[in-house]
Amino acid sequence: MTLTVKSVARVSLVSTLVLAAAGAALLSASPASGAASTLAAAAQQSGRYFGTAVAANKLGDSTYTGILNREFDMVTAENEMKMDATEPNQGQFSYGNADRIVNQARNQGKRVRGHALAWHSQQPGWMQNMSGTALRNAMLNHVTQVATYYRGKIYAWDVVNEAFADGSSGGRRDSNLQRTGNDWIEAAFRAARAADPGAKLCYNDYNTDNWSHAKTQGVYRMVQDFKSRGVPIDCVGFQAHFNSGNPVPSNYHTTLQNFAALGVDVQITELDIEGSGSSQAQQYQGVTQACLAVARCTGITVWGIRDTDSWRASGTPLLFDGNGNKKAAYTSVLNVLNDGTGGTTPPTSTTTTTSNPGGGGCTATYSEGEKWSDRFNGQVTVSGSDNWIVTVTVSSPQRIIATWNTSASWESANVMTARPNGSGNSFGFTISHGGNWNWPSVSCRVA
Ligand code: 9MR
Repeated sequence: MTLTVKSVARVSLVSTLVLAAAGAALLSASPASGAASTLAAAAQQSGRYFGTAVAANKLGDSTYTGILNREFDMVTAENEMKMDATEPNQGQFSYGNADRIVNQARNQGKRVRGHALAWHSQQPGWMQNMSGTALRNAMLNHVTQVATYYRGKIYAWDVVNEAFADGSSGGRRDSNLQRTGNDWIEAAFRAARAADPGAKLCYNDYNTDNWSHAKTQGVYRMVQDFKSRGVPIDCVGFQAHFNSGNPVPSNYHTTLQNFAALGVDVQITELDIEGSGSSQAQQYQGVTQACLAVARCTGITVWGIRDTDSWRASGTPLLFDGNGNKKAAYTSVLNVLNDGTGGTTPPTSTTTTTSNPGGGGCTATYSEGEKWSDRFNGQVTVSGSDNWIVTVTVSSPQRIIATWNTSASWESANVMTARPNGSGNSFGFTISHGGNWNWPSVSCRVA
């Protein structure tokens, strides 16, 4: 048996515990000198973007445009590029408000996400009443016309938005578009590729954040199928509208990672998190860390600038308050983008990876996931065998409080035995840390 003990650099480990204890004073502290002082500049350090939704009717508000121009390098039209806005009458296209947003962004050196070419919602009245071949052709014509009009100006299109059902079915949402045939989504992607071949083409949806939810799995299977059949899809957008009833899931990083492993980029496209203060800041921190932890997570867009600009303003879900002041959540995001730590001093951690290469062995490798004030996530990836038994040992007062993608049993309160459960050779868990941030030790043997 070989035993490797690795000292781990201060990569992205975060002590939100310190953050929670220090509260607002720490959260509103300035970034360290030398660090980038805007969201866009901070995101660019790792080759990512930081975007926002923009409303055309606010471009005359100097506080709004001041923050927009300073902080963001990607823009999504909040409503102005939707089907009802761009084709109010069949065959008559209207780009005035969309152009105002696109031109303002491009004049400021920002890129644009196109939202959205095909969607069951916000259809113009004429389309709502259509069905069958006529609707399919009208939808494809819309995709072709709009993507052609903006050809070369759009970084990524949300080609199809929100086509999966909520709940436990994991299937498609019923809609007039869905009733034209299950292949309507791939038809839309092919039309978009033909019209704007340089743009990334995304599928975008909400409630796809928790890896174990049926809707997430349904979208995953579609993307897997598209990739296997050569349907042109480049990215998956995770809207990420969170609130107390729909909190940031502890397996968020796993979701992003698993989609990315299909060979697509992943993007957080409409982020907002209802709440306030350090609790909201910590959730923003976790989402930002999850993106940074996935190489193909290319950027984050928040769904508006000030709380008062939000589609759910009463939940104060954004990074700036109604007066345009930076909130605690802003500072935690900026600090994570700058140094991965949320502005706190990361503790030193070590991990042990054991393998037994003798008798047809296996190797278990631990990697970090998200961190919160009271808990953190870890992931173990096994190589060398599909028939493994991995022992995960945590140190007091740590406790493993959740697992996924494995069948777990317990040798003692500190020692978990994990076996495959048909989900592949990677599994995850949440550790309640009680202030002890050390990584667990993991070892692998073949069953
Ligand atoms: O923020 C948008 C709001 O102004 C509109 O009234 C609403 C209409 O459907 O759409 C909102 O944006 C949605 C986005 O286009 C798709 N994902 C959910 C967003 C929030 O509802």
